[in-house]
This record gives sequence, C-alpha cells and structure tokens, in this order.
Amino acid sequence: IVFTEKQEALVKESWEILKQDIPKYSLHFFSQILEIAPAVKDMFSFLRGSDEVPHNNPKLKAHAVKVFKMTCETAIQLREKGKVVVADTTLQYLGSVHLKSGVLDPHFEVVKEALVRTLKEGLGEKYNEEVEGAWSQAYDHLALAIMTEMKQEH
Ligand code: HEM
Ligand code: ISQ
Repeated sequence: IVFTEKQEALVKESWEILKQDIPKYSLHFFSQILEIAPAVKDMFSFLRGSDEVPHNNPKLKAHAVKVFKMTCETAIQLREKGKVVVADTTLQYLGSVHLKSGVLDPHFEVVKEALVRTLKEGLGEKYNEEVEGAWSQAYDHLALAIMTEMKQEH
C-alpha cells in the first residue's frame, strides 16, 4: 500500500489538535460509539451499571487516547515501512481483551465511524476528505491486525 508523507503529516497534525483537549474528545469519541451502536455499552467494564457515559473516567480517557495514538503510530509505520508493525505482545494482549469483551468484526466499522466523527468535531474547518482518508487507511490496517489476532486466538 502507499501511504504518503502528506497523509502521515495530516494524521500527526490532527492528533496534535485533538490532544489539546483529551477529556472532551475522548468523551466525544466514546459517545459516538454508543450513539452508533448502543448495544456495545455492556461490553465496557467502566460503563456497567451506569446509565450515562461517565465524565472524566480515567480508563475511558486512557483507552480512547490509545486508540488515537496507535492509529497515529500505524500511519507513521505505513509511510516508513509500507506495513504495520505492532509489538507481538501488544497485539496478543489487544486481541485477547477484545475477544473476551465479545467484540466482533462489524464493531470495527463502528469505532472507525466514531473516530472520523470525532476528528470532524475537533478539526472544524481543517477537516476534509484527505484527512478522513489518511486516518481511515491507518485505522483499517490497525483494525485488521487486531481482528487477525482475535481469530488466531480462539
Ligand atoms: C479495550 C484499543 C477496537 C471495545 C481496549 C484497550 C485498548 C483498545 C488500548 C485497553 C486495553 C487495556 O489496557 O485493558 C483498540 C483499538 C481498536 C479497538 C486500537 C481498533 C483499531 C475496538 C472495537 C470495540 C472495542 C471495535 C467494540 C466496540 C473494547 C472493549 C474494551 C477495549 C469492550 C475493554 C474495556 C474495559 O472494559 O476496560 N481497546 N480497540 N475496541 N476495547 Fe478496544
Ligand atoms: C476501547 N476500544 C476502542 C475504542 C475505545 C474508545 C473509548 C474508550 C475505550 C475504547
């Protein structure tokens, strides 16, 4: 696959913007996931037993940030190496966490859409289709790596 320097730069630049308000965008990201697929709510331990999305939940924030950072890292690797390299242990860990939580392939599209909506919200007029395309490509590669690991595990 071809991932250009421009695409890498777009991903990095937009993450720099969203990073400036982690509480806001992690919550937005997560709320979008629930809006698109309300049923996934029960998969998340930090949500069980609560009626609304908890504001300033440390786990929610940390995990949401990780999704953004890992996608960003994937963009860098796609540009440098043309492929995705995630440490085996990380991939195994993520594979097992998601498998145990009951995550299925179609859920990855949900998270992608939520990610894209969050970028749109955070970037405002800096958002465009090129930005969306760059993030989508990087995310797809990362998601595929996790889905593949989930299949090898069960
Ligand atoms: C947990 C990343 C896709 C649902 C996590 C964690 C990370 C992560 C880093 C925290 C692991 C830990 O330290 O415990 C990612 C990435 C994804 C992805 C990078 C895609 C590229 C998904 C999808 C779903 C999902 C599609 C389904 C809606 C969950 C759940 C947990 C989790 C339920 C466990 C949260 C908890 O109860 O603590 N994910 N995830 N993830 N993720 Fe994802
Ligand atoms: C875990 N996996 C995917 C997306 C997430 C978003 C917010 C919090 C945790 C997550």
